[in-house]
Amino acid sequence: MNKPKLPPGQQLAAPGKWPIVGEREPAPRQSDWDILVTGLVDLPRRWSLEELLDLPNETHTIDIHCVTRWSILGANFTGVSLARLLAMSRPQPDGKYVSFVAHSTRSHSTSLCLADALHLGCFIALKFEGQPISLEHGGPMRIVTPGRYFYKSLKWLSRIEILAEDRLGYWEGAAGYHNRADPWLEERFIASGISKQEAAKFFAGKNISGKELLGLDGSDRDLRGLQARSSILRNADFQRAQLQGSDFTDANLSGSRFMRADLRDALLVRADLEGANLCGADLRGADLRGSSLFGASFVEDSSAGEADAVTAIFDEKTRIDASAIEQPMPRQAEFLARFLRGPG
Ligand SMILES: Nc1nc2c(c(=O)[nH]1)N[C@H]1C(S)=C(S)[C@@H](COP(=O)(O)O)O[C@H]1N2
Ligand SMILES: [Mo]
Repeated sequence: MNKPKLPPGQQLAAPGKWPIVGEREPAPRQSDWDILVTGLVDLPRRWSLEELLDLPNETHTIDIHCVTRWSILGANFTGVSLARLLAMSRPQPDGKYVSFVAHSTRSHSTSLCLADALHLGCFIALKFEGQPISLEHGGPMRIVTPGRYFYKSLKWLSRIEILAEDRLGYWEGAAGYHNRADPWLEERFIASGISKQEAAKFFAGKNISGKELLGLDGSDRDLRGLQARSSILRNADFQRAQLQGSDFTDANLSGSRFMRADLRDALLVRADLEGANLCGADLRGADLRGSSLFGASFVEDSSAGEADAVTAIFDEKTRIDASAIEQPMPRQAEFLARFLRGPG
């Protein structure tokens, strides 16, 4: 059987559109670009951009799958394979992990099990569709890791470090993103460390403002009037929850699930709703102004056809910025546009 082209929960980006995710520019630099291969290797060495361009470069056609749910199929990247570079630095037998570090103000990094990185055909990309990679997309040199969510594809590569123990990357550590990141297994986030009982305690006072509770499970609960301002609730589960009049102003709700939740009159002002699922959510009277809606879903992808699709419910009091419809994937944007144009 042929594999479907899109992993579960992914949608195609609009044709010709390549969103920018995470950092938008490298740290300022005076000298020319180069990378350092270091750590548990016999022969650490530096490679200038020119030297990398002089090595055998190969073109790979890969599918980009961002954890915020957009995908681009068949992108052509050209560059030098990690295997080739490492062969010239001779990794030591106890080197089991590879950490990629970026030339960026937060020293952004990501890591892979070395065997996986080689097996997947990880490479240092220098060109996209035959042209130098633009700066905002990680040029002049970025990592591309085929077969993993795109957060394993580091922009502005500056160091390749071979390690005996894993060193969690930026998104994996700070945001609870899954450390393996296989899109076909939907390894988006690590499992929550918060049990149902613990969750009940957090919800008892109806106030979780400012708290960081990754993967919190609030499904099927009566949470009317919940105060959750500026809370960090990535990957939370609020399916079918009663959240009427709740306040999620400035909250981070990326990847959270609100399917069939009652969000009437809820405040989602400036909330981060990237990759959130709001299919079937009741958003009558809800305020979503200033929220980030990249990869957010309001209408289910259904094979049954448009009429039966489960959709978010809006009314004339629902507030969504007109500019926000640029953000979700085409099918979602169309649905939002229909609402924003009003009944007609
Ligand atoms: N240095 C750096 N690399 C990074 C990131 C980042 O914030 N900084 N974000 C990652 C994430 S989450 C994604 S989806 C891709 C986005 O690449 P793009 O902006 O070229 O689409 O870069 C990855 N590499
Ligand atoms: Mo991402």
